[in-house]
Amino acid sequence: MKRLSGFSIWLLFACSLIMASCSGSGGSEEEFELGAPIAKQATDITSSGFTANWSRVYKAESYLLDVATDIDFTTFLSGYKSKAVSNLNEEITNLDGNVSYYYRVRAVSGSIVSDNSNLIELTTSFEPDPDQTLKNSSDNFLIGVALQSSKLNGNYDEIYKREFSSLTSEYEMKMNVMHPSQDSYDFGPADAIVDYAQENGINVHGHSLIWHNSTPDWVTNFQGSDQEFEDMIEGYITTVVTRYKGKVTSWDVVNEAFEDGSGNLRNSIYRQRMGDDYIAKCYQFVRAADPDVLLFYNDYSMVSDQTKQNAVFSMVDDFIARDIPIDGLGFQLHIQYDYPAKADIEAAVQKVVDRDLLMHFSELDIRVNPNNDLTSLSQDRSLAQKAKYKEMVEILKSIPEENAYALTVWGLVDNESWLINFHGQQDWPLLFDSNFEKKDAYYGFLEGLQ
Ligand code: 9MR
Repeated sequence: MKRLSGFSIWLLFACSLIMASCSGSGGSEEEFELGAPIAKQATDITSSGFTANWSRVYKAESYLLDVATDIDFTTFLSGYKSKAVSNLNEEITNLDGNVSYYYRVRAVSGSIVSDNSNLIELTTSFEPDPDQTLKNSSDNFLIGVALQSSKLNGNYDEIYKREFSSLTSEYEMKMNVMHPSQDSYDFGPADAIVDYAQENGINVHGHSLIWHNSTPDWVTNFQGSDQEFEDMIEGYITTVVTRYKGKVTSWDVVNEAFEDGSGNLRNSIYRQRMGDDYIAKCYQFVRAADPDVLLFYNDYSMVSDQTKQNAVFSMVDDFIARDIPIDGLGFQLHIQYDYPAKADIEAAVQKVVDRDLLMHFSELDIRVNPNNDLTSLSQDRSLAQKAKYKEMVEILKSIPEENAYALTVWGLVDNESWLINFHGQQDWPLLFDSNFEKKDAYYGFLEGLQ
């Protein structure tokens, strides 16, 4: 017998493989598996349309596209229930702005139809009516801004009156400004702000009666007994609250009383002189001076610092149990475009609703450059900031109306934000740019109100 060479063995093996593949199976076209397409993100999203996209499927001859206005695909867009499309995308037009749409797609080959793809959700963009403003788009809560008495004119004046229904003094209604020495009060700037609000039908949120950071030196160095100190604080609170009775709707009575991380009470001069219960005493002094004014406790990191959050809610629960007056909480919300997460903010807000208190988002600004990687505001970051502003508005809008007090932004134009000096780096945290032009952030805010 002739020995087969290595090449011949290989040839025999290859031939037998080919014969096996050509025989026996019958070669029926119908039996192959037709994969489902992968739906891709929509592109070219405008206020009246978008392009739906998906991946090619091997052997597909066409695709069936569903577009619906609900996630369960019960209400289809007219003409888009199993619409046959031969391309890998479809431009959909004549839609409404600021509406959510859902699409999915199946592949078709002959009589075979694949499973559904994943579903894609998108919202068409919002085309504001030029007459729409923040304040006239908000039914549930006040739209506030922090401002300064020296800037109640020109562009500031025009925007405050057009867009805002509430204001907070950024620093001129604090003790170091209003009560600069033991024998004197200076209500000049505070009066200017309150008068401006009155003339223009704008609400005033008072900020803030007691804050360790705005304590004048004469209070820190107060000569006198602890009882005299407490009487002095009661006198100050009574004087200020009485002066603005009927004009200031709400006060941050005590601001930032808890330490970061530990949740301990800060060892401020107020605590040292009046004891651990100094906060409750201050709320009682305000209530005695004005039975109608709303009393808020205001603090930062109320979402990110769980320990502080717990400490604040323990205080609130103790106040409720002891009948110490308190009407609401201010979450300052000096936040970032990517932090904190929506679910964590909602969970903290829910704790306010659970106690049937008023919720004030009291000092909102959204940093876009926390890592200092930008030298100008990029489009991506601007859109991320827009989305976060929209999210914040939607969170406040979603709670019961009787619990939503106001959403106040901490300043008007980017270049005047406190954050720039505080962090010593560039940022663009507010709704208007340095030319008083509306930013994407503004439109995110407006979209959130729709
Ligand atoms: O933005 C305010 C800045 O202009 C003042 O100089 C400073 C001191 O009065 O207070 C800033 O506002 C703070 C607010 O009153 C309380 N939460 C933190 C704010 C930023 O520091």
